[in-house]
Amino acid sequence: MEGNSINWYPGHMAKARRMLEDNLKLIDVVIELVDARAPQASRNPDFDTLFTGKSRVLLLNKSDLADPASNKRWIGYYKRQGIEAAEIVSSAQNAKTTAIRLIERATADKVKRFEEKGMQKTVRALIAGIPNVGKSTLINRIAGSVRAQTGDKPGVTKGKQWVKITPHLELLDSPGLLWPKLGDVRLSEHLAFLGSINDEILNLEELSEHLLSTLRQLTPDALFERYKKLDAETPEGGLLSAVAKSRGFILKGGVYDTERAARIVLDEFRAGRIARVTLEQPPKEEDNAEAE
Ligand SMILES: Nc1nc2c(ncn2[C@@H]2O[C@H](COP(=O)(O)OP(=O)(O)OP(=O)(O)O)[C@@H](O)[C@H]2O)c(=O)[nH]1
Ligand SMILES: [Mg+2]
Repeated sequence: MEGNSINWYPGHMAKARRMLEDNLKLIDVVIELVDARAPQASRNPDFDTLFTGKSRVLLLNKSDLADPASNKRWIGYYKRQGIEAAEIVSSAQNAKTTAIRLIERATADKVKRFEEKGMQKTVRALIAGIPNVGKSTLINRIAGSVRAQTGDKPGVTKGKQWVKITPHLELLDSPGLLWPKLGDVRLSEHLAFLGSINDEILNLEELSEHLLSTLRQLTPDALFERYKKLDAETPEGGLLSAVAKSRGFILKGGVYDTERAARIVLDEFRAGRIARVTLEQPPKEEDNAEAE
């Protein structure tokens, strides 16, 4: 990625952040979705300050696209950090049960305090996270019908939207939020791989070449299986051409159509068609290291 020069924090996100601040007092619990393929990169660091004092739950979403052992490792890591977390597949049937159970657990004390005063609390949960992690999909799944718009690109949800689930449970859908300053380049690139940054501001061929290089390290067999002309000997910088060759994407004059290949690689990775793969592992924990 081209360092800090890209405009990855468009104006609508600043507006969305203000919307969240204005509605915060209504919120009983914040459900934060991260992408299980990049749990570190896809956690918005601003949320700690934005949601100070709020009850919070972390959901490792799209866990169907990530490596199952890595999902377990991340959940174990969060548990040890005292973070309430679970893996989920927003698009799957059982997402509703998992999400409701977590919301109920996180708000049980508050609901009980109301009951003691003879009142029934209406629980309001905010569904938050970076763009394209599956927030609106989860809301639709919990509602049992299409109430919020979804799509395979970032920035689908534009404004706030309350969705009433029962007379005593309401969910607030919110636009995907990034943070103003691009940090670690490797992590930002992971967000671009996932499709959480607008592709129009990215150099897709460079991005796709990097993605192929990353996948060759993490899951070579699946990659070579998918793109038959790509192997361990393909030189760095020539990976995208090898994909174009595999798919017969050849332009007039025998030039490889790397632009088309780049699109295909990104689409196939994002849809989980190359492999179940996790790009980041939990940080090493001090206590464990000492125990060894
Ligand atoms: N495989 C898989 N795909 C999912 C899952 N959850 C969501 N998706 C897909 O991911 C894409 C993004 O989903 P959305 O629900 O629109 O994401 P969002 O977080 O609301 O995105 P913005 O509104 O743009 O911030 C869609 O194509 C969904 O079908 C999941 O758990 N697994
Ligand atoms: Mg949305």
